[in-house]
Amino acid sequence: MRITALAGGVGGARFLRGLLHHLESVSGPDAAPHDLTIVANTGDDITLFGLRVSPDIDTLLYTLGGGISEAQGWGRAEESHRVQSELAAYGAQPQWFGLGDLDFATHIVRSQWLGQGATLSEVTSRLASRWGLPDRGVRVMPMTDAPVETHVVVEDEQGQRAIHFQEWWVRHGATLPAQRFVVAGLDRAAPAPGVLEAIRDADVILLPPSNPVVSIGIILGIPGVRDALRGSRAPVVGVSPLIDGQPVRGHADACLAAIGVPSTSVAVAGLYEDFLDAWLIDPADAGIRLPRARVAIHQGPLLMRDVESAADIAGAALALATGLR
Ligand code: GDP
Ligand code: FO1
Ligand code: CA
Repeated sequence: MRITALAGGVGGARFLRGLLHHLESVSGPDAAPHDLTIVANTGDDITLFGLRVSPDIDTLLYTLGGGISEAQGWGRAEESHRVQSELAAYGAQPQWFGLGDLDFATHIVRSQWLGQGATLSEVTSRLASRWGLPDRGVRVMPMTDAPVETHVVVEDEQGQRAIHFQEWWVRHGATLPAQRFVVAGLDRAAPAPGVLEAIRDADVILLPPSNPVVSIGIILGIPGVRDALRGSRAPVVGVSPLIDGQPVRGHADACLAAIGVPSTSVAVAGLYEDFLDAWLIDPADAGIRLPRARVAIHQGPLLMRDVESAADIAGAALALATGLR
């Protein structure tokens, strides 16, 4: 079965790790082989110390490959910070973004390969090999090879200005009220090679519980992606990133507020209404109805406490999708 998923960082990665666990635990000699294509958000990408950092791609690779810091949800396990300390001693900026030594290696090699003329797709595929993903039937592709960066328009005593998404999210903890998001390069960004095909040729399309605005919303803004989802024969099933109207982690509520959408599971489903077939919500959000009933709402516990609970959620989403085929 060909599965395609659109994903951001931590929420997407934990769900997809669960999905792989589910697929690998049911697979035996008689099971149909699976292939999973992940289209990753790159709007979070940033250049720091001359190095290209792709947080959502790296979170996906480290989580699926077994190298993630479970405590943080991003960055490497068993990490040290000697390089960053030395950069601080030189007074190098910024210091508000924490890069560990092992993580630095990823950014160095990505930047080296990009500098040699490789595309971000090629770079990501080489990084994925290091994490053993091709052998498990997994492809990770950036949404685009073009440099796209999400910025946030904020206003404070310094006046109105746009700052990089990471500065808003990490440095300010999303506390500066966001007036809107401006995604530099998005309208001219071609989908990366294989992205539209992965949507068109999928048997099942999954939307993990990723941030609907700054992860999935950015991928949907790549010209052609939304049309491909609308036109695909594959059922599209999504999982709500909100439980009881609250993000499980991060600041999706602040992002939704900036685009004028209420922080509810049903409102998030409404953002995908033109292509979504089924939507999984937590029982804490039961009772909600979509204004137009094109999307089938299903309930199940959506807290990913560990790999097994994530596998149960992913298995439920997949069963819903296969039931719709
Ligand atoms: P990011 O790029 O690291 O912010 O990660 P994503 O965009 O992929 O996912 C972020 C979203 O995941 C947040 O809005 C969270 O509410 C959601 N999330 C995190 N953990 C869980 C969970 O256990 N269950 C559900 N349903 N959503 C979760
Ligand atoms: N998030 C933080 O809150 N603080 C950090 O210092 C930080 C560093 C970092 C380094 C590499 C990486 O891949 C991710 C990192 N993140 C950090 C997480 C990440 O930037 C954000 O959570 C996402 O981009 C938001 O989706
Ligand atoms: Ca992200």
